[in-house]
This record gives sequence, structure tokens and C-alpha cells, in this order.
Amino acid sequence: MAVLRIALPAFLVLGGITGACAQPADPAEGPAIASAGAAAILIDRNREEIGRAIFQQGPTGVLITIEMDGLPESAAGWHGTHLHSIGDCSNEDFTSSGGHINPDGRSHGLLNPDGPDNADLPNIFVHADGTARAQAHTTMVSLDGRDGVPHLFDSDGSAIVLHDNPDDHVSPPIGGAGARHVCGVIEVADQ
Ligand SMILES: [Cu+2]
Repeated sequence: MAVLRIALPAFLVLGGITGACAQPADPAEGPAIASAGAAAILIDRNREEIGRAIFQQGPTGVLITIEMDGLPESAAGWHGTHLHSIGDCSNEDFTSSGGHINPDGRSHGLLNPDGPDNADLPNIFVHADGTARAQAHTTMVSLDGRDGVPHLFDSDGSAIVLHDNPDDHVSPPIGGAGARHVCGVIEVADQ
């Protein structure tokens, strides 16, 4: 898998990895904590780079930090956001990223009594100036291949996708979120 060279903001760098004040990493902590993980360059349907997402494995799940700039004013509002099952944003409408990560065939939706599926994340709000900043945490995937949840770095990788519309967190298959607006292939981050 290609290694994505991306500069992590100072506030995101975990102690023990880089930084003059960092303590040495404790090997006993294992890779789940010591590795800050992964990143995705986010592109829109014009294939313009409009932001990035950083993925960090924590003790119970993956913390995702999203920063976007330069989206059109028409994109203002809430956008359904999911983890899709193939690390491929190459085609025009981003359907190359496959469906949701959902190996057990669960129902879609963070508020669905029969859900959520492993792809489900909270909506992200884009401001009228085309910017967004958000963090989300999911215990339903991993960056380290731990038991019981899908590995984002499986054989065909994974992608993060923001849809055109909000996700109602209940309706199958994607909460009415509509077409795919932004896509990013999740890659190992070189720090
Ligand atoms: Cu989706």
C-alpha cells in the first residue's frame, strides 16, 4: 500500500511519536496506541483537493479528524459521512469506493435499532464559506486489525465518503444521503 506523506498538525501528534517535548514511546503500549495511523486526501467530483481526514487508533476505536476548505457555497449544510469498503475514488461519481463497510450485513443507521453498520459516522456540517472542521470516533473499525471489527487496511483498502445530503441515521441503505460528494482513499500516514 502506498504511504501518504501528510503533515499532521502539532495538536494531533501523539506523545512519543514526534516533537521536542514528547516522551519516548513505551513499546508495551503496542501499535494500537503508538501509531497515529492514517490519512486521506479528500477530493470533490471535480477532482479538486478540498481537504483531508486524519485517522488515529485509540484504545477503544478510531478517532477521525476532518478539515475541508474551498467547497462551493452550494455545499453548505449537513452531509452524511461513511466509511466505504474499497480504497478507490477513481471514478466520476465515486461509486468505485464500493458500499459501506458492513461484513455482517447490519442495518444502516446510528439511530436504527438494528444498526449501525460498521461504516456509519455522524453527519458533518459544511459552512457557507466552504469550510468544515469535525471529529468523530468509531469503535466499529480498526487501524490495527484487532479482533471483532473490520480492518480499514484490508486487501482492497477503504475510503471515507461525504454524501450530498444529510444522513437521517435510520433509513436503509444510506439514510437518504444521496450521491457521493467527496471521497478520500485512506492510506498509511508517513509522519
Ligand atoms: Cu456512504
